[in-house]
Amino acid sequence: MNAANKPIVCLALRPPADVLARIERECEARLVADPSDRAALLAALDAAEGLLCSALLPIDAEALAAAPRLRVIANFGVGFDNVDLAEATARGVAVCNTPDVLSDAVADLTMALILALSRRLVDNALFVREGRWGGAGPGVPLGVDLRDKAIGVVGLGRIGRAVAKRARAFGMRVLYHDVFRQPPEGAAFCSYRDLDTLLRESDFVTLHVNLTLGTRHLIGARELSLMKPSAYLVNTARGPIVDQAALCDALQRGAIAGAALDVLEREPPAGDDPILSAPNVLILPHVGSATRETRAAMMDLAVRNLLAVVRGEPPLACVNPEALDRRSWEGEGDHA
Ligand code: 8YV
Repeated sequence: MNAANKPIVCLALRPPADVLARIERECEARLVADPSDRAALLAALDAAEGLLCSALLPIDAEALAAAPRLRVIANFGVGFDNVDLAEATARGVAVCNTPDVLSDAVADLTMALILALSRRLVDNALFVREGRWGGAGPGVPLGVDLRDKAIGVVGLGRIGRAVAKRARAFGMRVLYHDVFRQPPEGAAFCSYRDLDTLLRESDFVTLHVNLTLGTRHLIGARELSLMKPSAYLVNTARGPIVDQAALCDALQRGAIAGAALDVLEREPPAGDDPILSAPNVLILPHVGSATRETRAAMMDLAVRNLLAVVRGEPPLACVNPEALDRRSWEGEGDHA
């Protein structure tokens, strides 16, 4: 609390003016101009009860130790691999995210990438830029149909299901792999496969799992070697789910037909990162949720999560609700 008896919140991203005004009605906002400036971030966390930040900003044990009064991390994004969840939970810090509101946008982008790969949009655009014109003439880069092709959805959560529905509408056969073998409600048209079988059978493999210790490098050299030489890999989830060095090698050797990546192991990539010059790869700068409507809905949900916990109310979306319980065990029940 500050002198005006308002809780202090740290804003590690700049909300639009109307949203900032909404926050400032209840809180004193400390804006971190450059969240990659670690010292500035840690200093701003010192008295903060809440933190609003990108789902890509690392909030590790050191950052949590620098924030002794923190009660909520309100991620702007559905991912939460940026936070040391065990440490946050142990400290009674609620980790909140923005599920659902971005599922359609990410699924749309995933289909856009699948279509771009299947119809060779980049090659064809280049063809025109080179002053050529195809028509029925020779040399035009031919694509492949989606109808009757198999799409392997790895992770049939909210986004995976949204992709599956779209793929079905394109006439694709939908296979999936998940920790749950039973397809969730509304996804009975999806057929379960173990991961190796999914990789062997799919014409398009698309990744929609959270990044955890268990999913880091889930797709490595061995998994890529199981894919058909005609198959494509699409990643709109998190870069480290794919062993990028192994992917570069597979692309160089033509072991798979191509890949489309909205996320990389290191973001932004170093200028000399081999993935940038690998053949048959289409790379976007992490724009799965980047539409005006979706980003506005994400901001609204993230701020509602932030303000709820700071007020002592339950947040709308929290990935470690036990952290909220923990605060009440510790005699801070007046917040809950
Ligand atoms: C955002 C994301 O672009 O939701 C996520 O987890 O990765 C994206 O929607 C990212 O959080 C940037 O803030």
